[in-house]
Amino acid sequence: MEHDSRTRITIQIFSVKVFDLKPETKKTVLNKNKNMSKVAIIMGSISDMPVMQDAIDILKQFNIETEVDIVSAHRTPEKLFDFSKNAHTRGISVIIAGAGGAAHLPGMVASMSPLPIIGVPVKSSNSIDGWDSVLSILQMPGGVPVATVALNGAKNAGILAAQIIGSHDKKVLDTIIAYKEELKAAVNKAAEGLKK
Ligand code: RP5
Repeated sequence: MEHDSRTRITIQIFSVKVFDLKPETKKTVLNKNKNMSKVAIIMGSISDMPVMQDAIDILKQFNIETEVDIVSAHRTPEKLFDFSKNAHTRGISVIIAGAGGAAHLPGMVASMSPLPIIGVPVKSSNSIDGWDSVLSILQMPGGVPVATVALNGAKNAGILAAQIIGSHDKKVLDTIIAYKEELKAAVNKAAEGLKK
């Protein structure tokens, strides 16, 4: 009960502070909050980097802030716990997790984080044929989803992360719309080339 009333007082103070601001100051505060969306890109090993670089590159192209780290489910389990439990408190909106072989990283992050997790199966040195990575990430139990992209599909993981942010951020949404127009123009140009 005591906690509830303290929460109410804080909310009242907060609302007075925000809504008493001059219009231009208020706009700055709101815009600052709007730009806070960040994507975390993690991978099980530095050997995943050549694949995961595609996610970093496309998010950079979309002007979305990224945080990149190596978090191994098997070799650094304490870091995995710490990262998964705290990522949402640091302004991160979406997590992209790439791993190969017995790829437990995306699923374990999903088990502890409230954020959307996109899994990238990597065809790594310990993969038999890539199917091991795909199925380890894809076949999650009910209640703990991981949005799994294609084998080595880090670029699509980056685009999907941007689309999730774009669903509530107009600036990012417009970037995605422009990107799709570019894709269409490239296909049309190639088709025109065939007719010459
Ligand atoms: C996985 O094992 C990593 O994500 C990587 O794909 C694979 C091989 O790791 P290294 O032995 O190259 O470090 O956990």
